[in-house]
Amino acid sequence: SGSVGIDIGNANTVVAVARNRGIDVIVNEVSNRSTPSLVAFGPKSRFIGESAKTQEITNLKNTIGSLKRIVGRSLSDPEVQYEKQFIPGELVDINGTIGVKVWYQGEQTAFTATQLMAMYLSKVKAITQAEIKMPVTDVVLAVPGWYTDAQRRALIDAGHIASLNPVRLVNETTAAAISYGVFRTFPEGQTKNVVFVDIGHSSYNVSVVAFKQGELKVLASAYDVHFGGREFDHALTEFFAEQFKEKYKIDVHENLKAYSRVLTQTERLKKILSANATAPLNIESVMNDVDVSSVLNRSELEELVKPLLDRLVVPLETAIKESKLSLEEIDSVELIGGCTRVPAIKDTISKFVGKPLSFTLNQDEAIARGCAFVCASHSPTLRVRPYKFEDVNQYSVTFQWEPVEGEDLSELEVFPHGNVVPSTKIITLFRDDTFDIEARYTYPDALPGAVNPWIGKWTIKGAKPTEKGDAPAVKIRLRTDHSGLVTIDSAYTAVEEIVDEPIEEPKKEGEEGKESSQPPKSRSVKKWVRKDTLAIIHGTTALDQSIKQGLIEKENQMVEDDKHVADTEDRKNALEEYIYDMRGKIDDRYADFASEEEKSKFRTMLDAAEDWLYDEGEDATKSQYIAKYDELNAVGGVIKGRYFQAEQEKREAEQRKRDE
Ligand code: ATP
Ligand code: K
Ligand code: MG
Repeated sequence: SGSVGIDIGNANTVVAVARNRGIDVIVNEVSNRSTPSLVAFGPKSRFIGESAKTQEITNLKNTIGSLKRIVGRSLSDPEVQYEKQFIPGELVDINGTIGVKVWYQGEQTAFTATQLMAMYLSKVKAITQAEIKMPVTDVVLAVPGWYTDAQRRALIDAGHIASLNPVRLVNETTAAAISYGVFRTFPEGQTKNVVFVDIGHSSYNVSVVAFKQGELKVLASAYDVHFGGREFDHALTEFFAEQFKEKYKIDVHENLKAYSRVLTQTERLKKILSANATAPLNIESVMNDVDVSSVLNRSELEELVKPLLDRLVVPLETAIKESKLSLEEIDSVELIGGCTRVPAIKDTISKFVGKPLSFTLNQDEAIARGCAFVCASHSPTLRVRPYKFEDVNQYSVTFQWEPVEGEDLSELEVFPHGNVVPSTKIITLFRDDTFDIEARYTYPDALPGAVNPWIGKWTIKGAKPTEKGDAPAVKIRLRTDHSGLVTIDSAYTAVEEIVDEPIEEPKKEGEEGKESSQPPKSRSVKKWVRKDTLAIIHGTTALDQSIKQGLIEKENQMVEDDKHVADTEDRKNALEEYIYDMRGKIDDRYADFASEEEKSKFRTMLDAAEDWLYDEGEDATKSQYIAKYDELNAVGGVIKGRYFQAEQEKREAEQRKRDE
């Protein structure tokens, strides 16, 4: 299977695949290199990606975006209140997670954010498979560095529901840094420090990264989770909404469709203003038959988004400060993400860092490419150059347990903010029975919104008193893994024993490889010796396997339904085409191959079939379209057959003539 990297953007998703000859970006069914991150529902089928975008304005409440913003959250999260301004559909609670109410197949239903994300990933999978003509299972997904454990696990669940195997999650700016570092050479012994700034549709992420030959280390990351192109669009749309109240006496807030059309045109205008000094806005019959038109210039735009621009340097400042680098030590600043095309953003950042900015990376594709590279490096079949990368922990993690008598510690901050990721720490507790350990984020206020600070609970089973009746030492391996997930790797009992340990003496010059004539020296040391491995029962925010299995089946069923609807549509189109094609040819190409009676009978049949198509056949079943087609072709096919027979004979006669 291919090695696939997916950058799930809030607006657009980019997929890259690593193959033997390099990394390519996948094009979708309409040859675009990115796909709208939207899932929509209709009376018969779902629309996902491009087809969702096409029908968005006419089906607003059933068209869901903001997928990466809502996955892993609950309805009560204040962050979801913020998100509501971007989601026309109705949000509901489904067993403690967030869901969206939609009309689908003639019924009102609700899907969880995880399911919606799964639907989207399932479409991305189909697009990729169609393009690379290989099955896709293993994927590396990019996530915002500010994603918590719950958000990461929800995304992985979504991957599983889409029958994908997310082998790893990589933070978005880290993925961009990987695609920067992997194909570059850095002089031996030198470090190059690069700041990556990604401002996209919904979020602004910064990482300060130190590169050496063959490796990178993220020194610090910082974020503004409410800073992206959509905040710009919103500010501008509000401005125009006010203007239209005065100028045209209409309030587009009263009409979802009107508001949405202004929003769409505003985004266009914003993009034009990145390259031009002024841009027009014209919308015909936006509401109440009123046509609106306006114009905006770049400095007006900058004034309207001033509150945003005023916040621009904050994450940059934070990340650089935490990296402990001075501005002079930073070699370059790389910009990625669609919103960094805004001139005021570029100017402000450039002024802040006091140097020109770099645009070495493809600003839309770097993240997906980095992920594809990481996926390839996990693949047993692809050979890629070894590349080492280390990330940084965003939110401090504390583990806690019920203390036993004589134990004064009941919790420990194990992975502080700024700690290396992945990393492992071993703690020792003395236990002679089953016990629990829980993990939570140390500072809930630091989290993006009111995400539950609880991370997980691990029940460690099977510790027994020693022969002397004491509680044995239980060594517990705590981990932030390579996807940024908090977990317990393993737990085992250990006893301290006196063991003989050889003393390694450094070999003298010229003696390498020679056997020493002296007996090897050793010393007695106290050492922990591993005894029994203990079973661990793991409870996290991820879905239970049985629930997930049910959702996988549901998703597969919906994929089947969509496929059936598409097949039916194909059959209908084939029938329609056949009618038009044969109606033309019966009096032209095939005219000499049927009697007048046959022709008139066939014309009548074609007319009847056409009438049927526009009447009850408008919405018929796949087998009805096939039956109708076969009925026509039983007559038409014979006529067509005579024509081809005659053609064949003509060719053969010509051939004989040439052979003579
Ligand atoms: P996120 O990273 O927040 O999840 P994303 O990856 O989907 O979102 P991008 O594709 O990086 O976001 O950027 C999309 C945003 O960039 C949109 O808001 C779009 O309007 C904006 N954008 C694209 N081109 C331009 C341009 N020329 N000028 C200004 N803004 C632009
Ligand atoms: K993107
Ligand atoms: Mg992005």
